[in-house]
Amino acid sequence: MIRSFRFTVLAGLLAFPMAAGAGSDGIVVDAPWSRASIGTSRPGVAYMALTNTGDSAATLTGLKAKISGMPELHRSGTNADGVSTMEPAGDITIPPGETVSLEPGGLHAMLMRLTAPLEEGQTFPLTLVFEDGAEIEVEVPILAPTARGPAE
Ligand SMILES: [Cu+2]
Repeated sequence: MIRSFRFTVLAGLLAFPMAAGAGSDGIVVDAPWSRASIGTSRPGVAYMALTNTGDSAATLTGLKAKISGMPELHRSGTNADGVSTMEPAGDITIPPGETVSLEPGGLHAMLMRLTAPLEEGQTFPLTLVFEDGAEIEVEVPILAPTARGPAE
């Protein structure tokens, strides 16, 4: 029993990157970055560009991160009064051949309830979860608190 259970788990893990025809297969992640945090009382944020090199749409539905007790996809904007706003982005669909950027002032990975400070020069793993069940783990470099874009 134990042996077959283990086999099932292993097969399940191996199946993720090989899910034939899944929209997330063609996703390429570029230039992930984050900013150092002051302690853990304020949320962290991560940015990156997601390009769909495949021929079917891929939908990003969520995030997982050990560094955060509550990682969420957010969208920043400006309301009618000119005040900056931020709200859960919901599912993000990336059409084939297109790039969706998580960048300051727009979509971002909000890392609430940090479990450890984000320290400049370090990296942390952030997992992107797609509608088809696939997951892509991204190693995110932590830049200076004043960083405005990915490292050159
Ligand atoms: Cu946010």
